[in-house]
Amino acid sequence: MRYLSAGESHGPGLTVVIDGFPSNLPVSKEYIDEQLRRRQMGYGRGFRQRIETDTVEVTSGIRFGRTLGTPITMNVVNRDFKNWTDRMAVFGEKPEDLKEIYRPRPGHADLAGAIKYDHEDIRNVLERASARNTATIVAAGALAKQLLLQFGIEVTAHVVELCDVVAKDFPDSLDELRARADASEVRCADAGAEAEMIRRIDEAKENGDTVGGIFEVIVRGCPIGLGSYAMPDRKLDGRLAGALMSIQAIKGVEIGLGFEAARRFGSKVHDPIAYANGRYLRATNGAGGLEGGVTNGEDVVVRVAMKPISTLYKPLPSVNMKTKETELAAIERSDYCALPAASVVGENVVAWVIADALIEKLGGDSLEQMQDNYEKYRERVAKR
Ligand code: EPS
Repeated sequence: MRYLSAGESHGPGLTVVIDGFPSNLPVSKEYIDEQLRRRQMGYGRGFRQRIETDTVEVTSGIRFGRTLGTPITMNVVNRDFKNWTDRMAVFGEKPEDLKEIYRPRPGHADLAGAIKYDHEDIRNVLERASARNTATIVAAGALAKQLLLQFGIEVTAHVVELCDVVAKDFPDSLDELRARADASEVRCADAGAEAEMIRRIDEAKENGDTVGGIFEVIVRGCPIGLGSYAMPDRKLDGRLAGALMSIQAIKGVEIGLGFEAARRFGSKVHDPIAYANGRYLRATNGAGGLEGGVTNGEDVVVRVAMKPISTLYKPLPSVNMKTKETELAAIERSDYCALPAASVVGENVVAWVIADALIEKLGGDSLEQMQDNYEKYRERVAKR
């Protein structure tokens, strides 16, 4: 399964084309739109989210609410485009009075992108580098989530750190964790930490600054055996990390204990294996559900670090690429903190990667074939 996405942040819209998705899956537009709505939420977002109400228009691959097994095309209209028709016109002449951007923002794709693609106006870079494109990934992930639910696999993301504030008090039940995260403006299930996180975002806003943080994604219900140790590019941990690192502003991915494992003796890292009631069990999950790049039946647990957004309202020094004079970096409308939104993006990206691995494991071109194969596989697993 694969997808291609396209679209500029202030252009007419965004498009995603999905290839290799199985047929006959009942899918709902409301479910996809709900994922897009969740992506737009979060304390610390900028003005843009008040302009947009992201929804998908599906133009191929679905008929009477079921996937056809053909390429699925989803479009998200940029409502803001009507305010940018002169500056972002697809055809026609560049306006005489167009304000171009020459002062790259440290941390953004601006400088490297302008040099790589020979653009004078940095807008030609930032329009596509923008995190606005994450709407397409979320739409793709929303289909993947609906497939996973048919197999009892659920994906949940929540914020665990924001700047220097660390959440510690999490409910044991995954349903409660999800409910609390969904009810929180910063998608944090620890109410005490949540208040402090909101203060950090306010502080950033007051100072013309930005904040990032860490979110965790938990996948429950994965069968044993997704991914493979047989070839490096088939390892599920590598595929998850690669996909998550490709989200704008993501700088680190840990699986299970992650970096902490490097600081401990092996006996304090690995999860002893037990067998009870016809299945293998682990009392701990330091591996984060992945051993040798293969799911081991425990929850897949991934932690993802997001840097603070690079557009600062109190900008850092930069260089005017036209004059080579030292000047402050350009200011583009942006967010103070997009971590809660990034956690929703991460949730959907993980769903995509897990769904891809599930399709690969079970084969089959239709939902029914996947379900038959899953039953047979479960029977085999139960005999082991
Ligand atoms: C975003 C839309 C963008 C930004 C943000 C994410 O809208 P605008 O540029 O019109 O304000 O709010 O993008 C960035 C922070 C970035 O650096 O590109 C969105 O829809 O998620």
